[in-house]
Amino acid sequence: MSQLKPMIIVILMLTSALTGCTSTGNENIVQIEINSPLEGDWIEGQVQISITTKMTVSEGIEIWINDNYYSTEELGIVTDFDIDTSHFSDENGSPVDLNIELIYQNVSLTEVNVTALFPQQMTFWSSEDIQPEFNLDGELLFKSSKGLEPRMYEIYHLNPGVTTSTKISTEQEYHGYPGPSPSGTHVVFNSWVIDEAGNTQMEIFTANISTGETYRLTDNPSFDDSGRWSPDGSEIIFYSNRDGTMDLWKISVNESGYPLETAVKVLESDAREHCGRWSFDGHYIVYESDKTGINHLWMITSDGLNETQLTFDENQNGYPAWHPSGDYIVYNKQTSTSSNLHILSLLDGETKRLTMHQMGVDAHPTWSADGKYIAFHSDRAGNFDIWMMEIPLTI
Ligand SMILES: [Ca+2]
Ligand SMILES: [Ca+2]
Ligand SMILES: [Ca+2]
Repeated sequence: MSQLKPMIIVILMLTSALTGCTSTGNENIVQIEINSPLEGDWIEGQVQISITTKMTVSEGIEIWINDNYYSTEELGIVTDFDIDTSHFSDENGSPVDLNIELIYQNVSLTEVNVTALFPQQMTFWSSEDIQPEFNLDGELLFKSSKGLEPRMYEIYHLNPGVTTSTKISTEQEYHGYPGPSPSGTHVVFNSWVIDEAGNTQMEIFTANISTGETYRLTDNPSFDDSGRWSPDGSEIIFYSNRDGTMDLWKISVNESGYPLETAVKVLESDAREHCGRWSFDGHYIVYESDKTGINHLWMITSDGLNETQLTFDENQNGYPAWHPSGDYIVYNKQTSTSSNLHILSLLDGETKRLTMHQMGVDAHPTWSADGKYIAFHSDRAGNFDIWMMEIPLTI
């Protein structure tokens, strides 16, 4: 676990060379700080290097990255510049450590050490391809509107080593939030049905990925959504407003996803709870709640006790997913201008920013069982697709 080190502040006594004046003994004291990124940060894409300087004139400062000349930027009047980290990607898209150094007349002013990440686009259809979820074998399930009416989706299986995704057929037309069973043989999802009165209602289903045989787990007029299988395979958690407010519920199933008992409420709360996600060991459930008035991440033990708030900032935080160790949670933070992924450490409460795309919406992350990859959906390439990035094993 890397710690944010104190910002490097370099105070350099610059002689007359900087101002063009002859030296009178009143040397200019130039102070330069790199405000962002910070030492130890992860960065990706086009990254703005934000500088604070007390220079009063614009001067050419050389940018060196990993001891190679990168560019010369006019600093002083303009204090920020951009670097394109894609120049440093290897063919595998593995993380690369970057030392970014500012040099003036062969003198190092300041430097920062960061790790560049390289998200890889995994789907290229013009359809909406969203809501990826890893199975334990490092393959992804997601939903796609490919070839369908707007707001209709089918489930696809994506093996990152294979370029084409294969469709998983079920007995339902609409599919939401596909999630694999621990064995990988079945999928849980939510789907609309039409009741006897002609009203549509959202229900939880499971299906056999090979045969398409489908079971219905819920049957009521309320909204039942976003099911996830417990790691031991015995239960499926979902959220439902059947009892007034959105709450976390769970239902026992057999190994084929067939419901064994009626659903029970996991947590009693007047707030809006949803997106319950089991830790890999099954001992904890992370979820979203607007209990404080803002959508934040919360956690309980799997028995529904020990309710704990995890995020406290002014932004909407959602779509949590566990690291296999249970020590970290990746989630998306929605600000007024962006939606990017962040990692929360449950060890010390620190957060680390994972994606930095200014325009695109990055959301719905999922962590591979080996801890090495995070997949998410993003519209950064023009429409929503599945993206995947390798991350350092040391967070
Ligand atoms: Ca329902
Ligand atoms: Ca509630
Ligand atoms: Ca797409």
